[in-house]
Amino acid sequence: MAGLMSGFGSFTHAVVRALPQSLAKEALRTGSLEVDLLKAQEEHDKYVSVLKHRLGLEVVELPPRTRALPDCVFVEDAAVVCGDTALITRPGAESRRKETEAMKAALTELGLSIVEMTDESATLDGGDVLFTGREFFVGLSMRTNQRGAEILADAFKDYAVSTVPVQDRLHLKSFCSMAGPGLIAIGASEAAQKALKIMQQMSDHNYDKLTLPDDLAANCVYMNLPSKGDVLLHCTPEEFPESAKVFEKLKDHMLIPVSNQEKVKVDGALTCCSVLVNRKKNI
Ligand code: M3B
Repeated sequence: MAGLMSGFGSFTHAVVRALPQSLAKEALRTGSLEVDLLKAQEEHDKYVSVLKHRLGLEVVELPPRTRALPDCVFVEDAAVVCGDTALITRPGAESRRKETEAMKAALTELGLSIVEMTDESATLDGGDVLFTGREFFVGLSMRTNQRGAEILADAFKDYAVSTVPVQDRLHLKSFCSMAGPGLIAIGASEAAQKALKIMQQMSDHNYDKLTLPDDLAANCVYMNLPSKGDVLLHCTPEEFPESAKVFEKLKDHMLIPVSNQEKVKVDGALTCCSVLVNRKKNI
């Protein structure tokens, strides 16, 4: 596994997007708590600052296109990047389709080879895509369909792609993510555990798991950076005290709690707010 997984989590660049004012009132959402735009802004600034200053990634910030794209801060849904290939998605929500334009331009600029999901019967949100370092799992959800998963499989031919039904949740990564090489962070809910079982059955690899009492806390961001080693952006103790304790037990990771109290009200989580890219050479 070491060989296959080497390089997993290595990133040099992060694409993020400025938070639009329309987020508070117009972003798609499953809940109804009111978003404090200033706090959301502050929270997002801190997230970006961690990537840029604390971790030293090269951050590319896309303009917000203020009114038209209320969900655009959640860049993860617009592209899936693996190695030198970027798949520009066709987001499941019609109102989000144009988010891909600026993303495509930025990833082209970074020198990635671009594959576009043009098939009008396909939909896929990056939030439904879990890349483990060895294979992809794609959630079939309200936002992502079989055709979308097939196009992803075509784009990343080196890896196996399996689909997982996602029920009662927005995205696959609403309850899981990678917390390290071969380590799946997974929520404790019945829905999350069921999805994990399906992933385990479909894989010929034995993953380790990190179970978090709160499903949303299982959405964390893992990186492996040259001067830092294993890095994990995870929930704060204020938001999820029990889950934060689980993260705090990871002794080999550099742990960075990142607040997500406002963006969560419009169904955003930590992975949603960046597209991570590994470009070896400086461009
Ligand atoms: C969230 C989009 C919210 C739109 C991300 C992953 C799971 C809970 N209002 N998009 N990718 N979802 O997060």
